[in-house]
Amino acid sequence: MVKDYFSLRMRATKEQQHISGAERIITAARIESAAAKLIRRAREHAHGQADVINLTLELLENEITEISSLPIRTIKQDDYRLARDEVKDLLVQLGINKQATSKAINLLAKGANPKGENMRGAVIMELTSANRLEGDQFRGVRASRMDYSGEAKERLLKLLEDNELNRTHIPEALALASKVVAHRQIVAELCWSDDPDYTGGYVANQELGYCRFPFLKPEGLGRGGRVFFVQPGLDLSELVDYLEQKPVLVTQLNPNIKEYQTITEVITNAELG
Ligand code: PML
Repeated sequence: MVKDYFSLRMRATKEQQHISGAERIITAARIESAAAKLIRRAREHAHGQADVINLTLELLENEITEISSLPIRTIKQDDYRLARDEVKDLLVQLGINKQATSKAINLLAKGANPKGENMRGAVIMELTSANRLEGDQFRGVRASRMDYSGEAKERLLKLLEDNELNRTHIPEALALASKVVAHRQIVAELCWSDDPDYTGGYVANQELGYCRFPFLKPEGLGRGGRVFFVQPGLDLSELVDYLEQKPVLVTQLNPNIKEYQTITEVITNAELG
């Protein structure tokens, strides 16, 4: 019998400010326990206890695409300014125009919405012209409906623990990045956390993997977000539908996890996959 899958999404606010969000793809048997965990997470968030928690539970009508996670590469640069230079080099190597790389970094540093605040979703940037394509520059495009199978998640948590890596931010960021760059017209994603207590970020690319930088912004700063770099001439509505609606489950864990000093080392060592 084919099982039904559900998308369960949580969003929590405190005094109308977003403090926590998470999502799961689960079978009917796990709905109650997953909902309880998400509520606990919103109520015990480091940024305060939520006063409004929205839970959305939805039967998935679309077929679920199964993918593998990207390999994890940590670039050990602890000066965020030099790390941003590494990010620029990496993006240029991936074929992204220099102007687009600087524009993307400036947007995330200053707040990418027209008021200079964080966006809930991502900027979609055309990689040659540096034009922004997202229809709503306040909201952006939110990648959604992605998760791990139970087994892949368990293996990932063990891998992160064995490598002394963060187990709260990385799993969700890795699932999202793996979904995003699985789209053939997204060449790379740039992200750094908008959580003031977390300085990490990454560039993801299908060939190079999830290239993470533990320091991409100064401590205590709440500006961050995501930019998806796309090929010119793409079908924007198909892309947005993929990112927001198509369910993707990471069922295969790529166990390749390594540390590097520079991004050049990642590129030249690229015994990829
Ligand atoms: C976020 O969810 O706040 C973004 C997390 C980025 C994780 C970067 C890392 O790999 O440490």
